[in-house]
Amino acid sequence: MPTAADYADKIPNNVGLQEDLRLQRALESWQPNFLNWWDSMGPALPARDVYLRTAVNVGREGWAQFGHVAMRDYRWGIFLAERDPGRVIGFGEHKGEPAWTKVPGEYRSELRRLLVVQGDTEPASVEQQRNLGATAPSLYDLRNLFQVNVEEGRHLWAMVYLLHAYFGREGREEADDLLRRNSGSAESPRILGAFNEETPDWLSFFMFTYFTDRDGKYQLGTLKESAFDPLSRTCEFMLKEEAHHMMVGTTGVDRIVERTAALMVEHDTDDAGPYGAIPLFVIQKYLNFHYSVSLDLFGGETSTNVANYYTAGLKGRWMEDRRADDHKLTDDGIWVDALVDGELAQTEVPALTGLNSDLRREYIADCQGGVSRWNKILAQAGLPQRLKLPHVAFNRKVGAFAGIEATPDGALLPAGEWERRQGEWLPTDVDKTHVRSLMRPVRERGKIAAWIAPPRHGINGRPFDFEYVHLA
Ligand code: BYC
Ligand code: FE
Ligand code: FE
Repeated sequence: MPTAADYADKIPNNVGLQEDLRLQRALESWQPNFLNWWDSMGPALPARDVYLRTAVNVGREGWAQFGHVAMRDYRWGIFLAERDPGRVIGFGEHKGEPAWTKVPGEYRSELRRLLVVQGDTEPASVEQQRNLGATAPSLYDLRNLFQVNVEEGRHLWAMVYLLHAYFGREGREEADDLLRRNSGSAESPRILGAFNEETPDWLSFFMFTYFTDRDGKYQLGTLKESAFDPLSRTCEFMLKEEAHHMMVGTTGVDRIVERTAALMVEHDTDDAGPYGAIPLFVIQKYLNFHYSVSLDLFGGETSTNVANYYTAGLKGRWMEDRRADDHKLTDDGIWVDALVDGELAQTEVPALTGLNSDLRREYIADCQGGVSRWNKILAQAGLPQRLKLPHVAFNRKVGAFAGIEATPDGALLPAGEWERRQGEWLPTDVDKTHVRSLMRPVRERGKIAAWIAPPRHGINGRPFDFEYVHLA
């Protein structure tokens, strides 16, 4: 099997596509549909070319190539991490057996479902971010937006490859449907809640890449453990790209907090809004929103789906091989968040049904890292204010707290009071209008909008004032 992509191919790949003509033809007939979708639902701002990283290989060094390319000519390739022929299944009832190179018939529909849910999020995020190019605060940020967009497009390709290669006609139909559903559509919305929300401004974009792409990191981490080896290898490679999406979110919020803090100090005020920044309390509300909808992406605190996925070997735990237990969990328990006698509390359940909570716990700890980092920026500016993650029961639509309302501090609220007070904690129309009023594009090299600080580093060793994008 060749490991380096052949760039003469229509579809760059390291999966030996040229040796499987049927599959190659199937994917080549999906490709124009993808490009139509990209033209109508992808980035709306015309750019001549963009300084992009393109995945060209899977090796430790030099897996990516940087250069100015027209986005439509981006080579969305299919790359799986190197195969380990000795790999064995690490958990569940098949633990210790050789990893699967094909899909066992008994798990076909569950595995297909997981691929479809994963695949659905990728183009959804591109759709959500479609109009952001029009208001980018700098060419550097514009480039990062487009980089994230093309890579989410590649992640769609990754799932479509698996659907085409391993799931026959049904897989091909699912691949078509991935382009048919659209974010926010009334008739055929995207599958998961967060992917039907709007991303209308750059604060939302950075919160999305911080909190929602981070769900992607954790979900991909569990699928990387999968007994289905092609899925495992795909996810391993996707995670490399995902690191950049995390960086965009983390440093994007850093830079907004930095700018807001500077203006708060300069004008000795709690509200930097009148001075052209995003007020800290608005940043907190956006954080509350994106964090709570991202918690919903973990499914219920208890779930028989996830127990079945684990037992079957389809979906493991975060860092499965670092867990010091039997990796079967049939006799174990776990404490999960729950509503007990109408109170926010915890309850013990079988470890297998609590696996969504296990993953969510890892995710929350990681999210806390960003908040600490942003608070350090506030502290360094000499400000007493702090950001914080809201309680897990706040603003939930999925799981144990879907039926109740709670404040960010975790106090239960009667429905009427929630209706009256939610604007204290979630972005109101006034907040959103203010944020949007700041979103005016800055397209001169080396210049940046007034509501955000410049980045500390450019991309691939280039300076901030590099010409990252040539507009059409
Ligand atoms: N919205 O048993 P339950 C990414 C459904 S992000 C709507 O509690 P389960 C990315 C659920 O499907 C990573 N529906 O949950 C980020 C189920 O429906 P069915 C995406 C929801 O199944 C940024 C029912 O409710 N990847 O890559 O244990 C940019 C009962 O659910 C929601 C994955 O998610 C929701 N929020 O867990 C680009 C990995 N939550 O089956 C990309 C694959 C639950 O009864 N997916 N439901 O019809 C999974 O592993 C699981 O499906 C879930 C749900 C974790 C999503
Ligand atoms: Fe992705
Ligand atoms: Fe991502």
